[in-house]
Amino acid sequence: MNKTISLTRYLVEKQRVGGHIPPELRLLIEVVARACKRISISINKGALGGVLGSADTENVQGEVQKKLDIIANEVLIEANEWGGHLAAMASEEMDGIYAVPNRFPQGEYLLMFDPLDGSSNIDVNVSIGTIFSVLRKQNDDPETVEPVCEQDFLQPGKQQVAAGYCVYGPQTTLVLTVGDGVAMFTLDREQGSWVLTQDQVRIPEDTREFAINMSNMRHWDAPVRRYIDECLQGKDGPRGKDFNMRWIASMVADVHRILTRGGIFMYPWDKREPHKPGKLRLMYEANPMGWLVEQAGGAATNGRQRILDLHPTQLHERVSVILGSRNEVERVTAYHREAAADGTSAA
Ligand code: P6P
Repeated sequence: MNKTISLTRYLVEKQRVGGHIPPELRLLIEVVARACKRISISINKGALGGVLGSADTENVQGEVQKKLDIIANEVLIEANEWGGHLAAMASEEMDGIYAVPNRFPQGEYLLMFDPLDGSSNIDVNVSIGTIFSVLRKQNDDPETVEPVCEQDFLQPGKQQVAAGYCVYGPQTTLVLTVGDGVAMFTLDREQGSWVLTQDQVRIPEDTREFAINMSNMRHWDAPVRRYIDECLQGKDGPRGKDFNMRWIASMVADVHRILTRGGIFMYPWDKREPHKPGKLRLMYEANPMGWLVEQAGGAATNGRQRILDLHPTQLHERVSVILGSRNEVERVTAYHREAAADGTSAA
């Protein structure tokens, strides 16, 4: 019988060997994983479950919410609020933070999530995902009984204690880091359990594959144009090799491909809404994905700085994202710095 390692065993060993995670954090991750299992069941029903289509409401981002956005958000709230490991939660789908109700014990952790990222793909049966990030409440001084507030969440991504995503695709796969590498767990639907299928994931430092929404090309800043133009020139151009392009319009699916075979993902600042630093959200998209990518040997910047070093000022703030194979991310970041130095950057 082949030895399979469950998520529970993986987490117990991370707790026992090297003390990477305390028991409460192990519990929190297992609860999130169980919630993702429930979300996958709703998604897999599709039209049969009456869960497709719009909910005819808007989220804090002003985006139309899909029924499954709301279902996934509710599943995560209900699964996590009573366990005693959390002080509060924050979600792309909620304006403010969700403090754990007083009827439940309060914990020291803060959980942030995009409950269903890529939801424009729901109705066309393309992979989507749940992204989550865990921070520790900083001023956890038992003497101060300050109620948890949004300010507690505003920590740089390098403070994360756990991060991951669940991609709902041909397989349902949970990808996780607690700061000791990246592991992938595939859902065994017959057993209802998460089984370790890849550990110590490594992203190749070089790639021939870029992911960006090319329809925005005319709006890009100079360094992004320069990088993509060079890729498009192929083996006769300055890069000396041909490139391929992928854009699934589901960050979880694009990042999963990059963790699996390398690549560079870019959602940069552009001239369409120059006052916004980018489209993607720092706290529950760029930070968790950035940590996963770094833990797998890749890099993640906003074009100028390491994403995990950025100090957030708002819960839902956006950021320019360039992540993936280290040598490519470093090249694009160098182009941004050169453009800033020679005045050709419009950002
Ligand atoms: P566009 C999904 O809405 C999302 O937030 C990411 O998952 C994805 O990478 C991006 O937006 C797609 O944006 O402008 O190409 O539709």
